[in-house]
Amino acid sequence: MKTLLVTGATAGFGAAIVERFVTGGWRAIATGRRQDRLDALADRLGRDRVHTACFDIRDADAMAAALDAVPAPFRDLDLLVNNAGLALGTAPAQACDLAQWRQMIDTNVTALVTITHRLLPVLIERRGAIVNIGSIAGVYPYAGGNVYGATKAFVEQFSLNLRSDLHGTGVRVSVIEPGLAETEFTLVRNGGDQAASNALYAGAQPITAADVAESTWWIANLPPHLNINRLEVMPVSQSLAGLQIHRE
Ligand code: NDP
Ligand code: 8X3
Repeated sequence: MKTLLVTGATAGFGAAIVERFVTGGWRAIATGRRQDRLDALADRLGRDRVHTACFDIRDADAMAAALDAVPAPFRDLDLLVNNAGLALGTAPAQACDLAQWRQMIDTNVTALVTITHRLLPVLIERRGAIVNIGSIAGVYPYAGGNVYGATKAFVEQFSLNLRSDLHGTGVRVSVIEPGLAETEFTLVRNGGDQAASNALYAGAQPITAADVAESTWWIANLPPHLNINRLEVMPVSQSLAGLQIHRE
């Protein structure tokens, strides 16, 4: 039986990815800050198949302690899904709160590289795989994307650079870059404003968490000689629009 670790498994993509892989025959380590959500997932899918590890991914010591405590059957990791992340705010840079910028960098960048660094030895030993969750925000700039988009650009380039460094090891590295997807993402981004979240997704038929889980499953289960470098996915309702011009 194969094993994956999914960061940010208490909601959205992460919870759906754990469910997709466990129902597909894998065992999972599910992480996040909300123990009640992790417990609900593990109780539903089976404690023998889901190990929960509750920690703030920005806390490197807590992360290390939680990973050291992973029980034997879950230690042989075949896949790391770096999913935990967030956007905070949509204001222009000049009106942003520096603490929110730092939280995005600490979570989306620093924590992601820290857990990757920690788990690379076992992933190399097992010729495993890494799937990082980037975003179209890391590829296409938009007003209010500022630091969030920059963190996701980091995720893309880190993924591609990891591939270069892992050349010859058999370890596969992919970055999935979703567009508009309905999860708790917008609720978090807007400080808990459910109406704003509902308004963004209304009538748009956005990507679902299950869609991202299915893409992750597909990438992970391709024949071992194939590597998906980048997978950019948007809902049909979303497309690219042009540049802006300010006139005096
Ligand atoms: P959700 O808000 O639904 O889920 C985010 C997950 O990240 C939660 O499980 C949350 O767990 C976890 N997380 C956030 N901060 C921390 C932290 N400090 N420590 C541990 N876990 C943390 O959003 P999504 O499922 O949409 O987001 C998942 C990923 O997908 C993110 O990286 C996001 O940037 C990216 N993405 C989302 C898109 C979208 O439109 N929804 C599109 C493109 C990319 P908890 O709060 O319990 O700690
Ligand atoms: C989330 C997608 O376009 O809201 O990463 O930034 S977007």
